[in-house]
Amino acid sequence: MSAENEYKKSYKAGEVIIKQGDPGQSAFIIENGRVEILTQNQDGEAYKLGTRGAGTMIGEMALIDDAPRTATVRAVEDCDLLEITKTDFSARLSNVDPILHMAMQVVLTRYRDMLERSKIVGDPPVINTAETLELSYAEDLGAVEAIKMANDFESALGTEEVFLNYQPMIELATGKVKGFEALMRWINGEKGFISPAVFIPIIEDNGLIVKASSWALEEALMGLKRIEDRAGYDKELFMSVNFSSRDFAADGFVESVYNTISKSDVDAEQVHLEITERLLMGQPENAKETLSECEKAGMGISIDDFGTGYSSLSYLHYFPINILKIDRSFVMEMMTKDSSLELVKSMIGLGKNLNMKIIAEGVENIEEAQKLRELGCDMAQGYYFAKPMKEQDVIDFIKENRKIEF
Ligand code: G
Ligand code: G
Ligand code: MN
Repeated sequence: MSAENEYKKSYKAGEVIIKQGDPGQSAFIIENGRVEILTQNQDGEAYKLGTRGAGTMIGEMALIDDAPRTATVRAVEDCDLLEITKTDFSARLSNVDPILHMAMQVVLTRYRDMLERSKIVGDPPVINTAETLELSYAEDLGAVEAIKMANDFESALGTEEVFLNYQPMIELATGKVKGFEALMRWINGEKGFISPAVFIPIIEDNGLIVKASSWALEEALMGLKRIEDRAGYDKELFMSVNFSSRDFAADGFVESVYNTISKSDVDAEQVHLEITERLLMGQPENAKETLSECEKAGMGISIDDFGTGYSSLSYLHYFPINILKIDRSFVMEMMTKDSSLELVKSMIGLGKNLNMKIIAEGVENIEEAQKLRELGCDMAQGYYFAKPMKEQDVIDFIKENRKIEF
């Protein structure tokens, strides 16, 4: 067996992948190749139960219990497998709707029971039901794609394939650049540009996001330092970094953020944590504690996509929040739809009353920019001012645009 990285395992034809009676710690998805499944009954007689090929799963029982392997699996061709460890699976399961969680366990447990019974009754054993279940796995190509993508992302993180772009945020009253949002970009060797809207949910599911966010924070703070140095600023600009619920749930999140800030040459006041309402609703107590510590240290706390979360407004004073980012969908419609304009006005008013700063997202033209300034919105971000840009372009941009007239 050889392992290219954490998930990918290769076996030569003839090698045993899973041995009956051994403890099971992980399941595998067959990416390439074919395996045979062999079992011994209580009298020690061996039967071949069948073979499985690409796109199917083997050893899945290990994901639900600690029972020994019920069969031996051997490669009949050279095989490439993707491993799903019990830890990885539990982490995914803990994020899943509780009813799905329960259904998953019921189905897998009944499947095990059926396998047990068929072994005793049949001679040779009959496991038609089990084969049928395997087929439904084989059809789930989405899951295979997602694991491959997570796998590719893990190899890409730390190489030049994954980098940050920065989008400026402009103070509307003065036209000055005040800070940036760091946005992760992935250009894959084979597939080219992969949108964060595609890969972020996948790495959130399997937990890689924690590593990615921690990389992004460190990189963004070093980036901010270089941008300020080269454009002639001294601890005046902020950097807003996106975090997801998995980051907040991870052990040592606050310590890790502190450490990264203290290693960097930027002040905590220059760092904004950008999170969504959904994150707050999902883990209110944990988030409150985490955010309070970050806020005490001087960081800004920014609510992304504000207005889209369908949550009660009472959370705004429960959590220590300094900034509301009005979602792009409202800004987009505010010049043509009265109700959107009213909503934007209300959000600005609400933010002011609660002593928060307001940033409008997705400002694409001068009319929107002028209107938002007139309404007292503090800052704006959007294609009208600047798209997300590479570090060097950001430096050139702010050198040339000390003040943007509009
Ligand atoms: O840059 P773009 O609009 O394509 O980003 C799409 C989504 O991906 C946005 O909602 C954005 O918040 C999210 N995103 C981009 N970079 C990061 C990141 O570093 N961490 C997290 N958690 N989300 C990000
Ligand atoms: O969800 P979040 O706010 O983090 O998403 C930010 C994303 O919105 C960025 O990835 C960026 O590419 C995109 N974006 C920024 N400004 C504009 C804009 O003016 N118009 C559109 N359509 N998208 C924008
Ligand atoms: Mn954001």
